[in-house]
Amino acid sequence: MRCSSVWFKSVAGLALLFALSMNAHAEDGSAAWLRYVPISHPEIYKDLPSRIVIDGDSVSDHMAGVELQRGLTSLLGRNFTLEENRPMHTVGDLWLPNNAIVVRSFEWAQHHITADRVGPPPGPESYYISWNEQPGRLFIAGEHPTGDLFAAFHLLEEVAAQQPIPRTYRSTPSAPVRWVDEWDNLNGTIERGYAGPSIFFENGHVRQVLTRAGEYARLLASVGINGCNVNNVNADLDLLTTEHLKEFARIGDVFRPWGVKLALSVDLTSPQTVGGLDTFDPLDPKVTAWWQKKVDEIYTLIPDFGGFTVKADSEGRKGPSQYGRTPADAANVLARALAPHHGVVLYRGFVYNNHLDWHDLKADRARAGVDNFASLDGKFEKNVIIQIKEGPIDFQAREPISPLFAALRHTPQAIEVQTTQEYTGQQRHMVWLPSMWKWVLDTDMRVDGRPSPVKEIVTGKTFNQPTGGFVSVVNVGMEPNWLHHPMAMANLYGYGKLAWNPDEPLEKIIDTWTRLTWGNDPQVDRTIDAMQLKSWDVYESYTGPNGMGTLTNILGYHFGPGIESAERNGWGQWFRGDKDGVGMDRTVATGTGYIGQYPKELAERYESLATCPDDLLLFFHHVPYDYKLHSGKTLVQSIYDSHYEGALAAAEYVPQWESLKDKIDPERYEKTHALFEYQAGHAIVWRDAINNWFHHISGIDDALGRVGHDPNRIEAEAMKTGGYQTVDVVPWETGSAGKAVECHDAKGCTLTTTLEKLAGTYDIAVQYFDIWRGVSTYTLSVNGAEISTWKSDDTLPPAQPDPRLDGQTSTRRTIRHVALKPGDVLELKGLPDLRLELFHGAQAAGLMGAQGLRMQPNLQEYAPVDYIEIGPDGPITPQ
Ligand code: GCW
Repeated sequence: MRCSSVWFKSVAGLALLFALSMNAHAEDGSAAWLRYVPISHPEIYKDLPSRIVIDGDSVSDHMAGVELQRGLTSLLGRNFTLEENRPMHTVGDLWLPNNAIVVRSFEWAQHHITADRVGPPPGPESYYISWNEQPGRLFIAGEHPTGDLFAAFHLLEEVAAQQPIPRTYRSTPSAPVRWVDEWDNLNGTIERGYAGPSIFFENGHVRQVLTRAGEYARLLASVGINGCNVNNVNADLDLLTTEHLKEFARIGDVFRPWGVKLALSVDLTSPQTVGGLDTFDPLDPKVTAWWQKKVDEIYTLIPDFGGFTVKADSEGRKGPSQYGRTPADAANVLARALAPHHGVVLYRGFVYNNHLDWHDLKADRARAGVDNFASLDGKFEKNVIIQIKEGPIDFQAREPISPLFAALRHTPQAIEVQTTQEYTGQQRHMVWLPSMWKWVLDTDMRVDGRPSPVKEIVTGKTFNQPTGGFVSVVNVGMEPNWLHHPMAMANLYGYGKLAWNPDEPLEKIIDTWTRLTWGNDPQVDRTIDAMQLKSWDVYESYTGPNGMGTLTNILGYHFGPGIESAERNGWGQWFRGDKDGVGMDRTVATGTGYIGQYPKELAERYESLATCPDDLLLFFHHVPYDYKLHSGKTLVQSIYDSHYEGALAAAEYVPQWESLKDKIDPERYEKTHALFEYQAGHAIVWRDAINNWFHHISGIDDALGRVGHDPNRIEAEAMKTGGYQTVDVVPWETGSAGKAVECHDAKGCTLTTTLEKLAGTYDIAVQYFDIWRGVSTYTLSVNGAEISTWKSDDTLPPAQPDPRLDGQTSTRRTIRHVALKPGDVLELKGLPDLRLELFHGAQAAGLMGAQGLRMQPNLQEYAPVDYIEIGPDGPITPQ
């Protein structure tokens, strides 16, 4: 699309106004890192010309121009003009205006700028920037129009972060596949999505209004992501009907300007479910023909369609095994249909049996990747990429690297990571995952004893593959800020940056994100950078220790602690904890043999207790609780210590954030503050659940006497109660002392206690349970004077309501700086969620209408309370 320069001149005048009004918008997070807030030192860029000239008639060139104009006008507070449709399309055209930001093709640059400065074309999406103050010319050239777009975003990022404009800068993405997956269903729900419903679908159809989808594509393009698979890998069975495909084409249309290709997840039974065939056997000619025709149909509607993602023979999805065929048989049929259109198949390596026999000490889910795919290496068509989760199980807080990366030498690969925090706090805990991904990408697999870090395998370098790359499951939603936690967008940003360049230093990635998202104030940047950089470590230290997996409730929502849910079932996430020891024996010598799937050097390192790293120990070995770690501590003491340290570090986020109060806009400040308060409380739920469980099973006391001794804690069931009833919490370790209280009285109930504290100032924490669908009211008073009242109306994960009192619903309210003295009476009043109900017997008594109605406790939430803890002022109720 090209627009006339007349149109642009008039629009240019409005641009400043638009940019300024944009900044007046509330900071709801929707702009993410593209806020374009005026920088404090625009004079740094005083030489930057205000005229933008675009040569190139593609829609991506147009967007590059518009974005530059919009961004620079807003960031620098002066008007930038945009001229398109300049008469300079031919390679021979020498015209290059001074005092302008000029966007032209790479090919042109090679002919007219000293060739050795520009260099050879580095790849289709690469770009080149050169800045020459003297004629006042900033020159941008992409090998392809999307390269222009990436260059424009790069330049804007440098300006927003107040970095100098580079004299010359070339950039090339590490691999062709840099995709995101969204697990959205046509009905508008999102599997493992934690920020509202789908931005793409509702009620079985593509949304009428796709503004958010377009805005999302812009965000993706701004960090170099070039593909987006919009639907759940557990794909709707009728996805490929013509009716739906026509609707998907509308999504393709809003992605296209940003160079983001649309992709779809498909179910292999589609030839039956959509095509009406009597089989989906990939080797049946009818099936092959059906896929070919369907793919051709897709390309008539979506000419730049990216390809298919396939989940098959996994977690209840049907697959080629039903006909005795292999993943290669299935993938190749799709690949051959896609090849003429340059589409790819991302076939997931996540194929495993979820009905394993847990009695069998040789059974091992971790083995499945290599067992199912290694023998197929080399049997896939060239446009099939095996999409491999970073670890052999499932996005845990820490897992070893999947050995499948080293086992496929003749097949392109893509690494799959999760931006949506399924097992890492579901965007209610701050966890900056690029720290984990970088650790994975840098891990050297030592294939054949030679350097072979994962990043070089997936980018095709190690085994000389023509394609491959990166996929991240993101699951943005309709909530304005996309992922719920304002800090969580750093994960999407960091993913894009690492996919573009896996060698980009973490410190640089987070610092740029922080500057773009929160501004250039040095204190703000230092504080947030430091919090994000340690956050994975902190989360890991108060959840699953030493490679055991996250220890969340794997049969529920994967959010709070639910330790034993992993044991004694077919899912194979066992850690085999009993009174004598813990850990999966995956050794070759005595265990499942999984370690033998790694290249020799790694296998030797993991097999031997002497060299196995502490943080992966229990993934590979079964050891007694008093086993001495390399750190010098016993295993169980290390578990206790790390959980206390981790919960304390999480609690410290609150005062760290408070130190920035005057430097952050109130809207995002408050939202983030509430989330840090929540995380601090929930980290204690995790800490106590895991420590108490290990204490119980091992029978070994904490050397520091903390576990099981909470001198500042008053159990709700031990307080004087007016109406509250004691109930069990299941599993027991997710409630203090395994018990809580509930109020079944519509008038409310009370808990009271007389304090014997020394006179002083204290923090009072009330640990209670917040069930999604109910809203109870709590009031805390001292000597009859109310000090706090609040409603339990948080929409915590899980996204589906969990009606139970457990590690997911347990939460905390902290009231700070309360003056107390001996003899003070503390009272907590709980009012359950109430609803208007026809009272029992009203009908029988013939009482209809108003007389028959009364307020009754909502069956969903009975103002439940676990305990009250009173400790000195400070970031955490101390032990
Ligand atoms: O981790 C599991 C998730 C499932 C998901 C599956 C997968 C889309 O709990 O929700 O299904 O992985 O990756 O296919």
